[in-house]
Amino acid sequence: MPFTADDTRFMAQALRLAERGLNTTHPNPRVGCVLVRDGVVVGEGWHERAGGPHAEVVALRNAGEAARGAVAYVSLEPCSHHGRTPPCTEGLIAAGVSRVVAAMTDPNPLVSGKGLDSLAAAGIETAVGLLGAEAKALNPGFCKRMATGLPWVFSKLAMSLDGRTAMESGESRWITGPEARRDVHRFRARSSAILTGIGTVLADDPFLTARFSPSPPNGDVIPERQPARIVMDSHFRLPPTAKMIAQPGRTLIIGLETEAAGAEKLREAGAEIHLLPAGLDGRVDLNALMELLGQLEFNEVMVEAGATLNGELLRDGLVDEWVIYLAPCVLGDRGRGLFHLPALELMADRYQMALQDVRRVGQDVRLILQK
Ligand code: AOF
Ligand code: ZN
Repeated sequence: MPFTADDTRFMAQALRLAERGLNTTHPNPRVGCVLVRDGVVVGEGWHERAGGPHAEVVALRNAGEAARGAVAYVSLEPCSHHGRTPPCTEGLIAAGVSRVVAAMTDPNPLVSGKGLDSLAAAGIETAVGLLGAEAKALNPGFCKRMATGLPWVFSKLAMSLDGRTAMESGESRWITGPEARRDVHRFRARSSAILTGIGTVLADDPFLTARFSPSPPNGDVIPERQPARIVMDSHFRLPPTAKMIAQPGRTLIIGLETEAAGAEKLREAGAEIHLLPAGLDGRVDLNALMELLGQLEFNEVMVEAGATLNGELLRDGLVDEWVIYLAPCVLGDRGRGLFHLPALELMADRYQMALQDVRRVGQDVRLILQK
Protein backbone atom coordinates (compact mmCIF):
# COMPACT_ATOMS: atom_id res chain seq x y z
CA MET A 1 0.00 0.00 0.00
CA PRO A 2 1.59 3.30 -1.03
CA PHE A 3 1.63 5.61 1.97
CA THR A 4 3.52 8.90 2.04
CA ALA A 5 5.60 10.34 4.88
CA ASP A 6 2.73 12.80 5.47
CA ASP A 7 0.26 9.92 5.72
CA THR A 8 2.43 8.35 8.41
CA ARG A 9 2.79 11.62 10.29
CA PHE A 10 -0.98 12.23 10.36
CA MET A 11 -1.75 8.66 11.34
CA ALA A 12 0.76 8.92 14.20
CA GLN A 13 -1.16 12.01 15.30
CA ALA A 14 -4.44 10.04 15.17
CA LEU A 15 -2.85 7.38 17.38
CA ARG A 16 -1.72 9.98 19.89
CA LEU A 17 -5.26 11.35 20.00
CA ALA A 18 -6.64 7.84 20.50
CA GLU A 19 -4.36 7.42 23.51
CA ARG A 20 -6.20 10.21 25.29
CA GLY A 21 -9.06 7.76 25.73
CA LEU A 22 -6.77 5.18 27.34
CA ASN A 23 -8.56 5.17 30.69
CA THR A 24 -12.10 6.03 29.68
CA THR A 25 -13.38 4.24 26.55
CA HIS A 26 -14.06 0.84 28.14
CA PRO A 27 -15.66 -1.34 26.78
CA ASN A 28 -15.10 0.48 23.50
CA PRO A 29 -11.74 0.77 21.73
CA ARG A 30 -9.48 3.82 21.93
CA VAL A 31 -9.79 5.59 18.58
CA GLY A 32 -8.39 8.84 17.18
CA CYS A 33 -9.09 10.74 13.96
CA VAL A 34 -7.36 13.58 12.10
CA LEU A 35 -8.87 15.43 9.11
CA VAL A 36 -6.37 17.01 6.72
CA ARG A 37 -7.02 19.31 3.76
CA ASP A 38 -4.21 20.52 1.52
CA GLY A 39 -1.66 19.28 4.02
CA VAL A 40 -3.23 21.22 6.90
CA VAL A 41 -5.02 19.65 9.89
CA VAL A 42 -8.61 20.94 9.85
CA GLY A 43 -10.15 18.66 12.48
CA GLU A 44 -9.15 16.38 15.35
CA GLY A 45 -11.14 14.00 17.50
CA TRP A 46 -10.91 11.04 19.78
CA HIS A 47 -13.38 8.71 21.39
CA GLU A 48 -13.76 9.54 25.05
CA ARG A 49 -16.40 7.20 26.42
CA ALA A 50 -18.89 4.52 25.42
CA GLY A 51 -22.18 6.12 24.45
CA GLY A 52 -20.37 9.31 23.44
CA PRO A 53 -19.51 10.28 19.86
CA HIS A 54 -16.90 8.31 17.95
CA ALA A 55 -13.56 9.85 17.02
CA GLU A 56 -14.64 10.55 13.43
CA VAL A 57 -17.79 12.41 14.51
CA VAL A 58 -15.83 14.61 16.92
CA ALA A 59 -13.27 15.42 14.21
CA LEU A 60 -16.00 16.21 11.65
CA ARG A 61 -17.73 18.57 14.09
CA ASN A 62 -14.40 20.16 14.84
CA ALA A 63 -13.68 20.72 11.13
CA GLY A 64 -17.14 21.89 10.03
CA GLU A 65 -17.24 22.85 6.33
CA ALA A 66 -13.46 22.39 6.07
CA ALA A 67 -14.01 18.62 6.05
CA ARG A 68 -15.19 18.73 2.45
CA GLY A 69 -12.51 17.17 0.26
CA ALA A 70 -10.33 16.33 3.28
CA VAL A 71 -8.45 13.10 4.01
CA ALA A 72 -9.54 11.31 7.21
CA TYR A 73 -6.86 9.42 9.13
CA VAL A 74 -8.51 7.04 11.61
CA SER A 75 -6.77 4.60 13.93
CA LEU A 76 -9.62 2.09 13.43
CA GLU A 77 -11.86 1.37 10.44
CA PRO A 78 -14.92 3.67 10.63
CA CYS A 79 -18.02 1.87 11.85
CA SER A 80 -20.93 1.13 9.54
CA HIS A 81 -23.40 -0.14 12.14
CA HIS A 82 -25.96 1.45 14.42
CA GLY A 83 -24.60 0.83 17.93
CA ARG A 84 -24.98 3.28 20.78
CA THR A 85 -24.30 5.92 18.08
CA PRO A 86 -25.05 6.17 14.32
CA PRO A 87 -22.56 4.85 11.72
CA CYS A 88 -19.48 7.01 11.20
CA THR A 89 -19.40 6.03 7.54
CA GLU A 90 -22.61 8.05 7.01
CA GLY A 91 -21.06 11.08 8.68
CA LEU A 92 -17.90 10.86 6.58
CA ILE A 93 -19.88 10.46 3.36
CA ALA A 94 -22.23 13.35 4.19
CA ALA A 95 -19.28 15.60 5.04
CA GLY A 96 -17.75 14.92 1.62
CA VAL A 97 -14.31 13.60 2.63
CA SER A 98 -12.27 12.43 -0.37
CA ARG A 99 -10.13 9.70 1.18
CA VAL A 100 -10.14 7.62 4.36
CA VAL A 101 -6.98 5.98 5.70
CA ALA A 102 -7.49 3.47 8.53
CA ALA A 103 -4.68 1.96 10.59
CA MET A 104 -6.49 -1.37 10.90
CA THR A 105 -9.80 -3.02 10.07
CA ASP A 106 -12.25 -3.19 12.97
CA PRO A 107 -12.04 -6.63 14.62
CA ASN A 108 -15.69 -6.17 15.65
CA PRO A 109 -17.57 -8.69 13.45
CA LEU A 110 -20.46 -6.19 13.18
CA VAL A 111 -18.14 -3.82 11.30
CA SER A 112 -15.08 -5.68 10.04
CA GLY A 113 -14.44 -4.71 6.42
CA LYS A 114 -17.96 -3.36 5.95
CA GLY A 115 -17.02 0.16 7.01
CA LEU A 116 -14.34 0.56 4.35
CA ASP A 117 -16.54 -1.19 1.76
CA SER A 118 -19.39 1.22 2.23
CA LEU A 119 -17.04 4.20 1.98
CA ALA A 120 -15.59 2.79 -1.26
CA ALA A 121 -19.12 2.19 -2.58
CA ALA A 122 -19.78 5.90 -2.03
CA GLY A 123 -16.80 6.77 -4.20
CA ILE A 124 -14.35 7.55 -1.39
CA GLU A 125 -10.77 6.36 -1.79
CA THR A 126 -9.83 4.00 1.07
CA ALA A 127 -6.63 2.49 2.39
CA VAL A 128 -5.86 0.37 5.43
CA GLY A 129 -2.78 -0.91 7.29
CA LEU A 130 -0.81 2.25 8.04
CA LEU A 131 0.78 1.89 11.54
CA GLY A 132 -1.47 -1.12 12.00
CA ALA A 133 0.74 -2.82 14.60
CA GLU A 134 0.79 0.36 16.69
CA ALA A 135 -3.00 0.66 16.45
CA LYS A 136 -3.48 -2.95 17.58
CA ALA A 137 -1.08 -2.43 20.48
CA LEU A 138 -3.29 0.41 21.68
CA ASN A 139 -6.27 -1.92 22.03
CA PRO A 140 -4.96 -5.38 22.99
CA GLY A 141 -8.08 -6.18 25.00
CA PHE A 142 -10.66 -4.99 22.48
CA CYS A 143 -8.85 -6.82 19.65
CA LYS A 144 -8.56 -10.08 21.58
CA ARG A 145 -12.13 -9.98 22.87
CA MET A 146 -13.58 -9.31 19.42
CA ALA A 147 -11.52 -12.14 17.93
CA THR A 148 -11.97 -14.76 20.69
CA GLY A 149 -14.64 -13.60 23.15
CA LEU A 150 -12.00 -13.54 25.88
CA PRO A 151 -10.28 -10.59 27.58
CA TRP A 152 -6.60 -9.71 27.37
CA VAL A 153 -5.18 -10.79 30.72
CA PHE A 154 -2.00 -9.33 32.18
CA SER A 155 -0.54 -9.98 35.57
CA LYS A 156 1.42 -7.47 37.59
CA LEU A 157 4.03 -8.90 39.93
CA ALA A 158 6.78 -7.40 42.07
CA MET A 159 9.81 -9.40 43.09
CA SER A 160 13.21 -9.17 44.70
CA LEU A 161 16.48 -10.04 42.97
CA ASP A 162 16.07 -13.57 44.30
CA GLY A 163 12.59 -13.88 42.80
CA ARG A 164 10.58 -13.48 46.02
CA THR A 165 7.33 -11.52 46.25
CA ALA A 166 6.84 -11.49 50.02
CA MET A 167 8.34 -12.59 53.30
CA GLU A 168 7.36 -15.98 54.71
CA SER A 169 4.65 -14.23 56.78
CA GLY A 170 3.15 -12.76 53.63
CA GLU A 171 4.44 -9.26 54.44
CA SER A 172 5.12 -7.55 51.13
CA ARG A 173 4.84 -3.79 51.74
CA TRP A 174 6.85 -2.55 49.97
CA ILE A 175 9.29 -4.40 47.80
CA THR A 176 9.32 -1.78 45.05
CA GLY A 177 9.83 1.96 45.29
CA PRO A 178 7.23 4.75 44.96
CA GLU A 179 7.81 5.26 41.23
CA ALA A 180 6.96 1.63 40.48
CA ARG A 181 3.90 1.80 42.71
CA ARG A 182 2.72 4.88 40.82
CA ASP A 183 3.30 3.04 37.56
CA VAL A 184 0.98 0.28 38.79
CA HIS A 185 -1.85 2.78 39.16
CA ARG A 186 -1.47 3.73 35.51
CA PHE A 187 -1.99 0.09 34.58
CA ARG A 188 -5.00 -0.10 36.91
CA ALA A 189 -6.58 3.02 35.43
CA ARG A 190 -6.50 1.66 31.87
CA SER A 191 -7.85 -1.77 32.81
CA SER A 192 -11.48 -2.82 32.58
CA ALA A 193 -11.07 -4.90 35.72
CA ILE A 194 -8.60 -6.00 38.36
CA LEU A 195 -8.64 -9.66 39.30
CA THR A 196 -7.46 -10.90 42.66
CA GLY A 197 -7.80 -13.88 44.99
CA ILE A 198 -9.51 -14.16 48.35
CA GLY A 199 -6.15 -14.84 50.06
CA THR A 200 -4.81 -11.44 49.02
CA VAL A 201 -8.00 -9.66 50.06
CA LEU A 202 -8.17 -11.34 53.48
CA ALA A 203 -4.49 -10.52 54.09
CA ASP A 204 -4.41 -6.90 52.86
CA ASP A 205 -8.04 -5.64 52.65
CA PRO A 206 -7.01 -3.56 49.60
CA PHE A 207 -9.05 -0.81 47.87
CA LEU A 208 -7.88 -1.94 44.42
CA THR A 209 -8.79 1.46 42.98
CA ALA A 210 -6.71 3.49 40.56
CA ARG A 211 -5.31 6.55 42.30
CA PHE A 212 -2.88 9.27 41.30
CA SER A 213 -0.98 11.69 43.47
CA PRO A 214 -0.05 14.57 41.17
CA SER A 215 1.17 16.65 44.11
CA PRO A 216 1.33 14.35 47.13
CA PRO A 217 0.34 16.73 49.96
CA ASN A 218 -2.94 17.45 48.19
CA GLY A 219 -4.09 13.86 48.37
CA ASP A 220 -5.01 11.36 45.71
CA VAL A 221 -6.96 12.04 42.56
CA ILE A 222 -9.40 9.22 41.88
CA PRO A 223 -10.35 8.92 38.20
CA GLU A 224 -14.09 8.86 37.63
CA ARG A 225 -14.06 5.56 35.78
CA GLN A 226 -12.72 2.91 38.10
CA PRO A 227 -11.81 -0.60 36.97
CA ALA A 228 -14.18 -3.26 38.28
CA ARG A 229 -12.71 -5.30 41.12
CA ILE A 230 -13.04 -9.07 40.80
CA VAL A 231 -12.37 -11.41 43.71
CA MET A 232 -12.02 -15.16 43.21
CA ASP A 233 -13.70 -16.44 46.33
CA SER A 234 -14.90 -20.04 45.82
CA HIS A 235 -16.57 -20.31 49.23
CA PHE A 236 -17.65 -16.67 49.66
CA ARG A 237 -15.35 -16.03 52.59
CA LEU A 238 -15.04 -12.30 51.87
CA PRO A 239 -16.48 -10.25 54.76
CA PRO A 240 -19.22 -7.80 53.64
CA THR A 241 -17.20 -5.10 55.41
CA ALA A 242 -14.24 -5.51 52.99
CA LYS A 243 -13.07 -2.02 52.04
CA MET A 244 -13.18 -2.58 48.30
CA ILE A 245 -16.97 -3.10 48.27
CA ALA A 246 -17.47 0.49 49.43
CA GLN A 247 -15.18 2.01 46.76
CA PRO A 248 -16.52 3.73 43.63
CA GLY A 249 -17.09 1.26 40.78
CA ARG A 250 -18.22 -2.36 40.69
CA THR A 251 -17.04 -5.22 42.90
CA LEU A 252 -17.63 -8.72 41.51
CA ILE A 253 -17.29 -11.80 43.67
CA ILE A 254 -16.87 -15.08 41.85
CA GLY A 255 -17.63 -18.28 43.72
CA LEU A 256 -18.83 -21.83 43.22
CA GLU A 257 -22.39 -22.59 42.17
CA THR A 258 -22.64 -24.95 45.12
CA GLU A 259 -21.89 -22.13 47.57
CA ALA A 260 -24.64 -19.74 46.42
CA ALA A 261 -26.23 -19.48 49.87
CA GLY A 262 -23.11 -17.87 51.32
CA ALA A 263 -23.19 -15.08 48.73
CA GLU A 264 -26.35 -13.32 49.94
CA LYS A 265 -24.66 -11.16 52.56
CA LEU A 266 -22.17 -9.91 49.96
CA ARG A 267 -24.95 -9.11 47.48
CA GLU A 268 -26.70 -7.10 50.19
CA ALA A 269 -23.46 -5.23 50.85
CA GLY A 270 -23.48 -4.11 47.19
CA ALA A 271 -21.24 -6.68 45.46
CA GLU A 272 -22.19 -8.41 42.20
CA ILE A 273 -22.24 -12.15 42.61
CA HIS A 274 -21.34 -14.59 39.83
CA LEU A 275 -21.59 -18.34 40.29
CA LEU A 276 -19.41 -20.65 38.25
CA PRO A 277 -18.77 -24.41 38.07
CA ALA A 278 -15.74 -26.06 39.66
CA GLY A 279 -12.74 -27.13 37.62
CA LEU A 280 -10.87 -30.40 38.13
CA ASP A 281 -9.19 -29.14 41.30
CA GLY A 282 -12.53 -28.26 42.95
CA ARG A 283 -11.89 -24.52 42.68
CA VAL A 284 -13.66 -22.17 40.26
CA ASP A 285 -12.98 -23.20 36.66
CA LEU A 286 -10.73 -20.44 35.34
CA ASN A 287 -11.64 -21.07 31.71
CA ALA A 288 -15.29 -20.47 32.63
CA LEU A 289 -14.16 -17.33 34.45
CA MET A 290 -12.51 -15.95 31.32
CA GLU A 291 -15.63 -16.70 29.23
CA LEU A 292 -17.67 -14.78 31.79
CA LEU A 293 -15.29 -11.81 31.79
CA GLY A 294 -15.50 -11.70 27.99
CA GLN A 295 -19.32 -11.74 28.14
CA LEU A 296 -19.18 -8.90 30.65
CA GLU A 297 -17.24 -6.93 27.98
CA PHE A 298 -14.02 -6.60 29.94
CA ASN A 299 -11.21 -5.82 27.51
CA GLU A 300 -8.09 -5.67 29.68
CA VAL A 301 -8.05 -7.62 32.91
CA MET A 302 -5.16 -6.91 35.27
CA VAL A 303 -4.26 -9.64 37.73
CA GLU A 304 -2.98 -8.47 41.11
CA ALA A 305 -2.88 -11.65 43.08
CA GLY A 306 -0.67 -13.98 45.05
CA ALA A 307 1.23 -17.07 44.01
CA THR A 308 -1.81 -19.39 44.10
CA LEU A 309 -4.00 -17.62 41.52
CA ASN A 310 -0.94 -16.64 39.45
CA GLY A 311 0.22 -20.25 39.41
CA GLU A 312 -3.20 -21.54 38.32
CA LEU A 313 -3.50 -18.94 35.56
CA LEU A 314 -0.01 -19.77 34.30
CA ARG A 315 -0.74 -23.49 34.40
CA ASP A 316 -3.98 -23.01 32.44
CA GLY A 317 -2.33 -20.75 29.85
CA LEU A 318 -4.73 -17.88 30.60
CA VAL A 319 -2.28 -15.00 30.97
CA ASP A 320 -1.19 -13.04 27.90
CA GLU A 321 1.31 -10.72 29.53
CA TRP A 322 3.28 -10.27 32.74
CA VAL A 323 4.39 -6.88 34.04
CA ILE A 324 7.11 -7.67 36.55
CA TYR A 325 8.89 -5.12 38.71
CA LEU A 326 12.31 -6.28 39.81
CA ALA A 327 13.48 -4.54 42.98
CA PRO A 328 17.14 -4.27 44.00
CA CYS A 329 16.79 -6.23 47.24
CA VAL A 330 17.13 -9.82 48.46
CA LEU A 331 14.43 -11.45 50.61
CA GLY A 332 16.08 -14.79 51.26
CA ASP A 333 15.18 -18.45 50.90
CA ARG A 334 12.05 -18.41 53.05
CA GLY A 335 10.41 -15.68 50.98
CA ARG A 336 7.41 -16.55 48.78
CA GLY A 337 7.76 -17.13 45.05
CA LEU A 338 5.79 -15.69 42.15
CA PHE A 339 3.92 -18.77 41.01
CA HIS A 340 2.67 -21.65 43.08
CA LEU A 341 3.12 -24.63 40.78
CA PRO A 342 3.63 -28.35 41.14
CA ALA A 343 7.35 -29.19 41.02
CA LEU A 344 8.70 -29.48 37.49
CA GLU A 345 11.24 -32.22 36.89
CA LEU A 346 12.49 -31.39 33.42
CA MET A 347 13.84 -28.26 31.83
CA ALA A 348 11.61 -29.14 28.88
CA ASP A 349 8.55 -28.58 31.11
CA ARG A 350 9.47 -25.02 31.98
CA TYR A 351 7.11 -22.14 31.19
CA GLN A 352 8.78 -19.94 28.63
CA MET A 353 7.91 -16.26 28.17
CA ALA A 354 9.14 -13.76 25.61
CA LEU A 355 10.65 -10.47 26.68
CA GLN A 356 8.85 -7.48 25.15
CA ASP A 357 10.20 -4.49 27.02
CA VAL A 358 12.65 -3.58 29.77
CA ARG A 359 12.86 -0.22 31.46
CA ARG A 360 14.01 1.41 34.61
CA VAL A 361 11.27 2.82 36.87
CA GLY A 362 12.90 4.70 39.74
CA GLN A 363 15.15 2.20 41.51
CA ASP A 364 13.33 -0.79 40.02
CA VAL A 365 13.40 -2.50 36.63
CA ARG A 366 10.13 -3.19 34.83
CA LEU A 367 9.96 -6.23 32.59
CA ILE A 368 7.11 -6.82 30.18
CA LEU A 369 6.84 -10.42 29.03
CA GLN A 370 4.35 -12.17 26.82
CA LYS A 371 3.28 -15.73 26.24
C1 AOF B 1 -15.69 3.54 19.35
N1 AOF B 1 -15.11 4.72 19.08
O1 AOF B 1 -14.25 6.18 17.69
C2 AOF B 1 -15.01 4.12 16.85
C3 AOF B 1 -15.61 2.86 17.15
O2 AOF B 1 -21.83 1.27 20.61
P1 AOF B 1 -21.06 2.29 19.80
O3 AOF B 1 -21.97 3.06 18.87
O4 AOF B 1 -20.24 3.21 20.64
O5 AOF B 1 -20.10 1.48 18.83
C4 AOF B 1 -18.97 0.83 19.30
C5 AOF B 1 -18.28 0.14 18.15
O6 AOF B 1 -17.98 1.04 17.10
C6 AOF B 1 -16.95 -0.47 18.54
O7 AOF B 1 -17.13 -1.78 18.98
C7 AOF B 1 -16.16 -0.44 17.23
O8 AOF B 1 -16.42 -1.63 16.52
C8 AOF B 1 -16.76 0.71 16.44
N2 AOF B 1 -15.86 1.91 16.25
N3 AOF B 1 -15.94 2.65 18.43
O9 AOF B 1 -16.01 3.26 20.49
C9 AOF B 1 -14.76 5.06 17.87
N4 AOF B 1 -14.65 4.44 15.61
ZN1 ZN C 1 -18.09 4.93 14.55
